[in-house]
Amino acid sequence: MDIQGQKDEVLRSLGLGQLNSGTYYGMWAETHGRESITSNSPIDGRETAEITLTSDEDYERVIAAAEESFTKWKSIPAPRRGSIVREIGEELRKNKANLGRLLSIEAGKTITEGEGEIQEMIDVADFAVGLSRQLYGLDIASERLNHRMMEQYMPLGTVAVISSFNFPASVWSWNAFIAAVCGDVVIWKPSSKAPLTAAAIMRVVERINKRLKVPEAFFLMVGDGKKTGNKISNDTRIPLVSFTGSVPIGKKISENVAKRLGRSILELGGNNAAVVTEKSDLKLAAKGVSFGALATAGQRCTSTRRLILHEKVYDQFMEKLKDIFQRAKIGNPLDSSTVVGPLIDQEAVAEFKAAIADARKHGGKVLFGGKDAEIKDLQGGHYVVPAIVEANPEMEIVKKETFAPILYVFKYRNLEDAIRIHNSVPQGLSSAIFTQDLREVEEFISARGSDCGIVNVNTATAGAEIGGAFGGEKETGGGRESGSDSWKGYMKRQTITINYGSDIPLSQDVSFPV
Ligand code: UN1
Repeated sequence: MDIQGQKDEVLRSLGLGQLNSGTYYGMWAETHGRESITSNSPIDGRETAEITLTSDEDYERVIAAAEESFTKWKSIPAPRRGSIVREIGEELRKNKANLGRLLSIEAGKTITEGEGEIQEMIDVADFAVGLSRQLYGLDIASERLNHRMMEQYMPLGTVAVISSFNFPASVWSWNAFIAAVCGDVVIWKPSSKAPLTAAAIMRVVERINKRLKVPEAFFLMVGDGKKTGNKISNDTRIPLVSFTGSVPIGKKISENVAKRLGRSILELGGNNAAVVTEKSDLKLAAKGVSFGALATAGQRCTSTRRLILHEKVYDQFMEKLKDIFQRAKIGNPLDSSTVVGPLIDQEAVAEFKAAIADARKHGGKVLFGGKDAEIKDLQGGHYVVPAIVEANPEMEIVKKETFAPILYVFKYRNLEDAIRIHNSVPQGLSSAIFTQDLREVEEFISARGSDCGIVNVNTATAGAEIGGAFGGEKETGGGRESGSDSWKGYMKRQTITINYGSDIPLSQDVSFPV
């Protein structure tokens, strides 16, 4: 069956027909009279869906519905909000295989990664349910007689989540489920490269809402990235914008939001490195590095893009790595034996090639791959052979995030050098060290070590669990999403002072002689 047919079958199994409307505000906007975009599967390059864009009138409808809903949603006790999220999580659990497959068809992820992404949503839902009973504030000792001070967290309002094509479902849930238990309502602007997955997920969410007859907490607008991104980021009715995507767009979004003194959570580019020391378990390290480099065909913000390898184990490690690259099957991601699926589009393929050409021009040596991959019967797909490129850490191209499977390799002599190379890029998302030496571990996680938001020891830069706070430093934007206390970013903090005495003693011993 062709990809189009497989998509139809998945939608049928999900109990959904053709999805065409890209706007949800408690109901689906009509498709009539709207512009639309097509979503093409990177597997064969052919169209899988046509989804209408949110018109200017629709945009106002969504905002109005979200504001109206917020007044109700925020009044529902947090644990009750949590139980609604739990039902959504259950529905996702039931539909994990089908949603995962749809995601694979639209974004080109391997089946296990497509399903893994839905699992990531389920995990966040579980986390959010527990969190809904743990939105703790503080009691603070007051210096004034008969006074009590405390801190409480309150819902913020309408949160916009602008997500990217590479994690078209779970990144939304990292934000949306947490924000929802916090009492916020969420408008989702998915990537225009993955609107079908978003529309399908919203249908699943809608099903739960309608069954439970609860106020809407989730809204959808599919829009042209630039125009809608501008509208959202300049809209004072949206106190928080969470953006996942490129550095240049992230800068623009955060500039717009800052101009109106709104809040933003940014999860921008990564240029993650793995340090493999002479004291590492080379077999384990080779697996960790290759997973980091090859998963999602190098299109994760957490992908391993740079390998910093100790000179003493250089040859031995490279042999192991090349062997894994050689064995990693490239092709149809719906085949369970495939390791490397397609890139999202031809533009990504062009960027992959341009980066390799640039590296070559500046003295880089391609040790493996770095070219188109021809896949029989899938001529229209966007397949490449992942590249390993021996490079120099000073080269311009290695400081850039190219969203494709290119692993630049550098040799180092001592750990201090390795860490210097590691930190010598503008981005600061994820990092890894492979070593069995406690001193090397501690050095890497010390203040002299990795400058990233995520630090891994003996495991890959990619594949973070939802329980930790996800995000990075420097050009990655400083945002934190998903686990730990990231929820605080979706709430406003109130410091409350209660005087239960019969006088007004003043703080700082100030007197008020009236
Ligand atoms: C992303 O690439 O935007 O850590 C998110 C990981 C996944 C999430 C990646 N859990 O690789």
